[in-house]
Order: sequence, then structure tokens, then C-alpha cells
Amino acid sequence: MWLDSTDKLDASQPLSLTSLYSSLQLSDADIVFYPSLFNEQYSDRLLAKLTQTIDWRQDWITVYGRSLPQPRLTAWVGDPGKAYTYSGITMQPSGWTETLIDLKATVDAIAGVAFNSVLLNLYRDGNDSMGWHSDDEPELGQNPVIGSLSLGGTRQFMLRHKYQKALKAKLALTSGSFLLMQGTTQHYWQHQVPKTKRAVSPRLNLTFRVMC
Ligand SMILES: O=C(O)CCC(=O)C(=O)O
Ligand SMILES: [Mn+2]
Repeated sequence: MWLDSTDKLDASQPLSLTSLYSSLQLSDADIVFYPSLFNEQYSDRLLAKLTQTIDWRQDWITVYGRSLPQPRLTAWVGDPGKAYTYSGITMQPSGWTETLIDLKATVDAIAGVAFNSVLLNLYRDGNDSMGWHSDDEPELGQNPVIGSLSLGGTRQFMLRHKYQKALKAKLALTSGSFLLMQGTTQHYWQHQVPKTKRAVSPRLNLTFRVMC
């Protein structure tokens, strides 16, 4: 069992799925998982809407001197001027759509921050993936706050401690779930979404970020 059993229900809130969450008990990390921020029906609607309305791009990366298509489609949306550079790619922000503005308001309230950008990743099938990394670019600030919303097919999210090799964790990011990583998490931990041979539906992941 990777998650601890501290599922909480906030009695001060009207009963709603958004008040269910678990804190992952991991050294040097502050990670909170909301398994059902959105229900299945709403998640499906969001997935369809975003898949159709976002201007998806296929970036290319250089691996051992070879140029290869990045194994997923991406889009970078944010406030004007919030360009994002990672793995040698610089993305200029597209403007916020109505749907993304609504989503931002919801995740801002949960995280208690004002996100000003979001990286969208479209995993078309089990061959699409994201390798080990930390979201620790300097422009994400000293202790990055990353709010990660998943829609569509369930994929495994793996975590490993950068210095204590025995420390690792794994959780299934189901449709409608929200994962909040904050505090020192990005200093000490890396994460990945590995490829899978299982048949999986397309998955859309949105990582909301605060760019300084
Ligand atoms: O798809 C995911 O769940 C993770 C995405 C991610 O790590 C990122 O965008 O930095
Ligand atoms: Mn990441």
C-alpha cells in the first residue's frame, strides 16, 4: 500500500468529493492526492472539450544525438510572457480558454495559490510516456507548487527519491484525480509516467504551475 490511510473528510464543507484526499507519507515531500476531484461524467466532458479545443503540438527532442518525436503531444498555456523552457524546448504561451480559466479557479482554490500557467500533455496510448524528472526549473521558484489534473485512461505515476534509492512510490492517476506536489518535493523526488503494454484509453494531464 503506497498511500497512507489518512483519508479525511472535511466536516466544515458540504459533503462533496472534493473534500476527500490523502496525504502521501513520503520523506522530504509534501504530496496530496484527491482521487475524485471530478466525477466520471464531468471528466469525460472535459477530456472531449480539451482534446478538441487545444492546439496540440508535436515537439522533437534530441536523445543521444538522434532527433525523436516526444512521446506525447503537448500545449503550454499561460499568462502573457510566461514562456517555458525544458529539455531544450522553449514554449511560448497560448492564451487561457474559457474551460481552462474555470479549471484554474477550481485548482487555485484547492492549492491556495494563483497558478499562472499550465502544461498540457496528451498521452495518445500506452506508448506515450514521460521520463524521470523533477519539476525544478528555476522559474518555478524555490519550492514549486504543481497541481496535476488527470483525465481519461488511468496511468501509473511513479516517484523515486533522488538520494535514498530505497524510497519509491507509485499511484494510479485515475480520471478526475488531482495530485498536488509542493514544499520540498521537487528537490528530493523525481517522477515519471512510464510506457505500458496494457491497452489504455487516451489520457490528458494538466500540470498547473506558478512561473515567477
Ligand atoms: O502526466 C503526468 O501525470 C505527469 C506530467 C508531468 O510530470 C509534467 O508535466 O511535468
Ligand atoms: Mn513533472
